[in-house]
Amino acid sequence: MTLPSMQVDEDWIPFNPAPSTPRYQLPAGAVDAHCHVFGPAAEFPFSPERKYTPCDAGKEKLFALRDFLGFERNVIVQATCHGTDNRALVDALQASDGQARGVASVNPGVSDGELAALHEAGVRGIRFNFVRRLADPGPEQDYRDIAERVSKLGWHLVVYFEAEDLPLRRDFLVSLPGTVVVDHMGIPDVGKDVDGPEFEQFLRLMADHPQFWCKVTCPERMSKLGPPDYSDVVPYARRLVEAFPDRVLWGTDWPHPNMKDHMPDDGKLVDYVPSIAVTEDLRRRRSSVTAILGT
Ligand code: 0GY
Repeated sequence: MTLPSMQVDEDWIPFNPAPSTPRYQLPAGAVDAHCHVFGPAAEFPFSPERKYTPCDAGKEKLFALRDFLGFERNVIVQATCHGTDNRALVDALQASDGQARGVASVNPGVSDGELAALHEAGVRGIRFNFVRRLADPGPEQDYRDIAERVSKLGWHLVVYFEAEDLPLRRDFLVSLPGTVVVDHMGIPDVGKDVDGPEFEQFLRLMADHPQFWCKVTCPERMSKLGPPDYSDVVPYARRLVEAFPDRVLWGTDWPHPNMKDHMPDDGKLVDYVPSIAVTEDLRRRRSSVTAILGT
């Protein structure tokens, strides 16, 4: 189904306009490694193939949030509502004064010239979205072709899938070239045991394949306790941070697409960092971010 007009979805919850000041002070050089820009739709229309129509959430708001929360840089990830039209992303990267890098989405037919222009703008990765409510997955060969081309540019891949789809995608994912970063811990069902077989599959993926990294993000998306208590997600994130301290990333996920029951307070999200990375050493490991962003 495609959405014909640019009217914001009726049940869309806008981002929090006045997040609280985090009590936890982020370390110097901290990167918000997962966030998005939406539009503004009047300037950068959403894709006709999109599955949702969000409210505008432009670069100025993102940069203001970065400064307010105490981040120095952003990794802006192309959202599915913009399809493979990366203009809003590129515009934000160019306006960031070197303080943002991007993860784009492209079609298999993308030209070398287009990839070079994206690189010039600050793109350093490509996202493959396998979440069915967000995107219609294409043939695996298409993803592989793109992955092989961008690995030659030194870019990484970002993949988004839900835990139940990992068994299906695993062989394919581990066969991709280069660094692969999994969004939101592969969306574990936190109603299940952190020591149970489902999360074990994800831990095994990370353990057996050192090219895999993950984002310990989005407690607000997975928590079954609900706002403002996302503590049921903490054991999952903490397990990953402690087992793979150099291969985890953290980000806000601003402006929090498709939150249906509440909108998180970004300041309170930052305050979860010390509970998932419990020592100063764990919180200050920045080698991973630098490695995937490159220069
Ligand atoms: C996220 C999560 C979501 C949306 C997208 O690209 C997207 O549209 O990523 C979601 O709805 O789970 O990564 O921010």
